[in-house]
Amino acid sequence: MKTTLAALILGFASLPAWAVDVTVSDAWARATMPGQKVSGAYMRIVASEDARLVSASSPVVPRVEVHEMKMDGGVMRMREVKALDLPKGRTVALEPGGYHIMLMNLAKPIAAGDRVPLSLVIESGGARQTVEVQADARAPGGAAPAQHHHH
Ligand SMILES: [Cu+2]
Repeated sequence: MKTTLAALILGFASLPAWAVDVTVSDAWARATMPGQKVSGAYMRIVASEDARLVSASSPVVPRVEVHEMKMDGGVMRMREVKALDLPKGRTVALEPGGYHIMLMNLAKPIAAGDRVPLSLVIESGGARQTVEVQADARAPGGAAPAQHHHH
């Protein structure tokens, strides 16, 4: 059992040479008000091959989901997406009012200036890799924050 587990971890760590190149820029997270349990993280992602963002996690956030927000009958709604397509060479923007990384069940507020570590799981050609991202926390109110209507 131990051997199998070690082999699995090793296999995961040594990515094949053809692993997709993923570039993440402008990663930021919305700082929260006291008592606020949810927030969002945003960024730009470019993959060198067709890929998909299949999940995200963070050591400091109990629950992280990939969400999509869009207008539905005049109301902004959001839902979890199972996979976010990252077409080869195209910049995919996660931004307020669109796709975002939902940070949920926050145990403590995110203060402006904090760095929120995120692990993005990217799948391409059947292989998965983890991309580590540091999102800079910014105070809300700079750009008009999109309303989050929770279901
Ligand atoms: Cu959301």
